[in-house]
Amino acid sequence: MAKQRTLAILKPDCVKKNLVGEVTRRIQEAGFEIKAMKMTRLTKETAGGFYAVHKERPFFGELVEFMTSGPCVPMVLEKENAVDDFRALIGATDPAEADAGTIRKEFADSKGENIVHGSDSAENGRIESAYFFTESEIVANEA
Ligand code: 3AN
Repeated sequence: MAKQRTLAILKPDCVKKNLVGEVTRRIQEAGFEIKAMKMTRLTKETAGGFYAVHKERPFFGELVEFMTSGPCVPMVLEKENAVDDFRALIGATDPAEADAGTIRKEFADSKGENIVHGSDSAENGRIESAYFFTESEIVANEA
């Protein structure tokens, strides 16, 4: 199977809880290669643009508020079956429903503050990676 990319964000609660190292370790241990990574604080415009599909949802304001409440760590990850494997590693959106051993089950407080984002399709993985990183900021694969 060909390598696939997904966009992960270690959210502001992950940074605040000093879990960047622990979550990154789990990501790498699960076989994901980090192709790009940075610490950044989103503006309301950047966060709102990223979550534009949820604009009409009742939690949109709260989501933007939370995502701009402190720095976060977007990263481009690569692996075979990266999108599905990453979502399996992080667990369900609601930590109460997440499987035992998943990142959200162990570290997340709620549906809103759920430690980490993962793209939901290969297409969105490409779009979301390009939202945070230029092509030259993503480490190229060996020829
Ligand atoms: P996921 O990130 O697991 O794909 P989505 O796409 O359903 O979940 O939701 C996008 C983001 O919106 C989630 N990461 C979560 O932080 C937030 N969210 C989803 N549902 C709720 C909710 N009921 N209340 C607050 N925030 C929510």
